[in-house]
Amino acid sequence: MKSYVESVINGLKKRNSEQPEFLQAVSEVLPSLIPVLERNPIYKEHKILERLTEPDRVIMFKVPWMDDRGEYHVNRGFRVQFNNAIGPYKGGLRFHDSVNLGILKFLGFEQIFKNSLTTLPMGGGKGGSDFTIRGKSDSEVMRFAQSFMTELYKYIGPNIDVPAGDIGVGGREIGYLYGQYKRLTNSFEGVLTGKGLNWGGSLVRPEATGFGNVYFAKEMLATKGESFDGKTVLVSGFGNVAWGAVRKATELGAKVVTLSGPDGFIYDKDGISGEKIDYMLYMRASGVDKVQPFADKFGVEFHAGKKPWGVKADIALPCATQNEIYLKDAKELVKNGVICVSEGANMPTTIDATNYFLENNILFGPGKASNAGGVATSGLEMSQNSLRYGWDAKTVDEKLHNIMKNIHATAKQTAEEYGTPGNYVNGANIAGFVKVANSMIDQGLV
Ligand code: NDP
Ligand code: 2IT
Repeated sequence: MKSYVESVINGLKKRNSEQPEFLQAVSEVLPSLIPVLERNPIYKEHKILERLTEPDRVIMFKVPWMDDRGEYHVNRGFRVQFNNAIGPYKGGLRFHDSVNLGILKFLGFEQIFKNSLTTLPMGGGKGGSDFTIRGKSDSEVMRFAQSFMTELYKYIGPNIDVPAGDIGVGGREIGYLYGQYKRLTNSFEGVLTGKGLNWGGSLVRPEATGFGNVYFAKEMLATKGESFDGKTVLVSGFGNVAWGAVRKATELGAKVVTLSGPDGFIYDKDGISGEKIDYMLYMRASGVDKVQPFADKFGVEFHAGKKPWGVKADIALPCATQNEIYLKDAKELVKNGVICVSEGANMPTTIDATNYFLENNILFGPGKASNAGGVATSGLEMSQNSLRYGWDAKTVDEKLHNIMKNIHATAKQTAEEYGTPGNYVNGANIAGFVKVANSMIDQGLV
């Protein structure tokens, strides 16, 4: 099976040579599936790997919009509908100047496995644009979002494809997108998640990814008789996911000492709590995209142009973006005594760095398992929309907590079943894969 996997990866490299992030994601997932492919030759017979690595469709479109000075702009919009074997396509929209097809294909591919792990009926997709919200006025963001949806609405629907937020897309952007969808279709329906509470959103969705990541890490720590209480934690990023993670880790008795942005990182030796956590929301909403203002406001250290991974701590929660922990960072973290790394972002750790953590018996939570709480709560938002009902915060949080516990248990058991105990990467990849692959076989050659 090793040669089958290698030949699929080589074929993908030939056809997608300009998509390094997508190739990185498949190169991480496919080799870890070898044990399950060996036990079940039917997957190879049905060419499941080839079928799973080619999106069902990619929609790419022009997004023309006008800025406040009357100047015209054109951005590129995308939706990658990767796989709908177990439910409607589901995944976020990313608005960031770095966005391209390869990045969205990596995110869409990861989303297939992540959504499968949640146990909810959601397929995998991702979309976005190379538009960045940094420095844009509210009305510019609105005009852009309206133009984006004017094309996208043709391809989505509550039983077809349900987008949500990701980097650069939060409650405000979802609002403008939803308003335009409603205007174009004259239909009030659960076509997006992350909606406002007054118009179909779910309680706890904003917190869900960060909370879920901490719940997952808590389960991993418990396997070693450890907990968050009294631990020092490094967080990267300062956006939606970082905010939820800081809140929950602090609530569980940990001290979070760093945040980071594209400009560098801040080190707060007293720990980020109370009004400092609220200030994160202000920083994100300001659209400035720098963390230095946090250091200026609270009189803590700012390290320009650096990542937080050299700071001594027990737990690391990377919550900014892909490829932010390289091998040298992993070595530094292990040397400094980190016992647990749980990915809030998608693919923040390179393959080398991941392997280094695993070789050193670090509790390592791969994003598709550890950050699945966001999309899981999106799934709960879809359920509430279908019921035309809203659950209270306690109910949603309990469901989220249970889902994260289940994902942890499934990844752990699957890793053991396939001979790599403690390897949550293998466990999550195999468990996510089996459900989708079996569904594809059940549904014939589609
Ligand atoms: P936000 O837009 O709320 O925040 C992302 C923040 O990280 C931005 O401030 C961004 O700044 C910053 N950032 C980007 N690149 C870097 C970098 N290299 N170093 C430090 N900071 C950086 O996005 P989210 O919090 O929603 O997303 C963060 C990560 O979590 C992403 O990987 C996303 O895919 C993942 N995720 C999000 C989920 C969700 O529900 N929102 C669910 C699961 C995963 P700038 O824009 O200037 O780069
Ligand atoms: O990466 C992710 O899982 C998300 N950005 C959330 C997707 C969703 O549909 O809620």
